[in-house]
Amino acid sequence: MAIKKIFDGYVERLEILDKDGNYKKDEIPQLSNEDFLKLFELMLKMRLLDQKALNLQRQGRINTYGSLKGQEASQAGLALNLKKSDFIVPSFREHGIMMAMGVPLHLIYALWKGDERGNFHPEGVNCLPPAIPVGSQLLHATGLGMAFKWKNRDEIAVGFSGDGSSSQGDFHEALNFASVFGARTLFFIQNNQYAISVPFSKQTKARSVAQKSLAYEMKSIQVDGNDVLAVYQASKDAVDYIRKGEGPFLIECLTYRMENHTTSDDHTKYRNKEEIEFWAQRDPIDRYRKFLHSNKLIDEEKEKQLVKEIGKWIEEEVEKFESMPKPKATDAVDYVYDELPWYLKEERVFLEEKERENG
Ligand SMILES: Cc1ncc(C[n+]2csc(CCOP(=O)(O)OP(=O)(O)O)c2C)c(N)n1
Repeated sequence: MAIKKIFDGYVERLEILDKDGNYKKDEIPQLSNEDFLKLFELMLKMRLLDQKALNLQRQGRINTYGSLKGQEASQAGLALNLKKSDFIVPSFREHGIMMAMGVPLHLIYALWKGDERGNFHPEGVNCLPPAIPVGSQLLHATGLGMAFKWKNRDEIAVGFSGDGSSSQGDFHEALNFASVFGARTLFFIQNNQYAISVPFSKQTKARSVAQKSLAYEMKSIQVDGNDVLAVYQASKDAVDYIRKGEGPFLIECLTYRMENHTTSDDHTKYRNKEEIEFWAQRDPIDRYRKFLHSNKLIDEEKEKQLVKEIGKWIEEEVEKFESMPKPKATDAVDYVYDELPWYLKEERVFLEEKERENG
């Protein structure tokens, strides 16, 4: 069985592909060849858009950036199970799923340049602005899921966070409310094992994030977050459960942040070479590529072609991002409140004057 009971049997863990891409045939999800490839394409897009963002930051073309490298399988495996009408409530490392749900890449880059217009998504793209206060977004996902339940809607809300958020009060309040009110909410926690430099073992005594839902009588599973097929299967089961109206669900993707926390961090100060190498051996894209090769679903030539097409798309999006008209200085205060408090009204007047002076 792909599902194991761990930690004295109180948490379930799902694994399908091992680190070398080996598997048991009857454990592979029933997907069309097109969908098997779609997962790969999504992961490659995430890896390449991420690399481009790191380069843009180094060239001073965006201000800062939080890499998602290593977490592609987690975000792609979920993406295939969501409908366009579902809502995603991201934190700051979710650009992969944001892109998969239709947020244009040039807006994602704009946001990392500190441009508020990066949050102006096209009509029909149901993505809330990424939350920077750790854990706060999970409460919004609970609220949306409660509304969907009360309005008898088919949609679900997905709240994203890292392991660090599970040590915040917001996380527990969000889970408690969601469970009490049967919210149509999926809590999708990517445990990348670090909250900046603080390892999971130093921020909680718990052995998993999945077990934290049990206190709220909420179903959960831990999944190998570097195995896209396992994440796909766990997400499918969780999404079906929530859509049927059975209540909220928590998925913990156990994964690894392969890069710095953001471009202002140096992870070699707190992680050793052995650990980094251990996780490099478990790269989610390499592992899935082995599976695709052994099933003759892709070859080197096809992958080269795909990388070329993705590269072209990224360059076009960078071009769109860099040809956006200059943002207004007043954007800095205009989107925080419906009605500006007096001190921001004063600041707004000042910003308008400066803008006039500078032309
Ligand atoms: C409420 C709050 N406290 C502290 C911070 C500073 N901070 C930014 S990211 C981060 C760590 C988050 O770790 P985790 O939830 O595991 O997400 P990850 O960055 O690993 O994806 C912290 C402490 C913040 N943004 N918000």
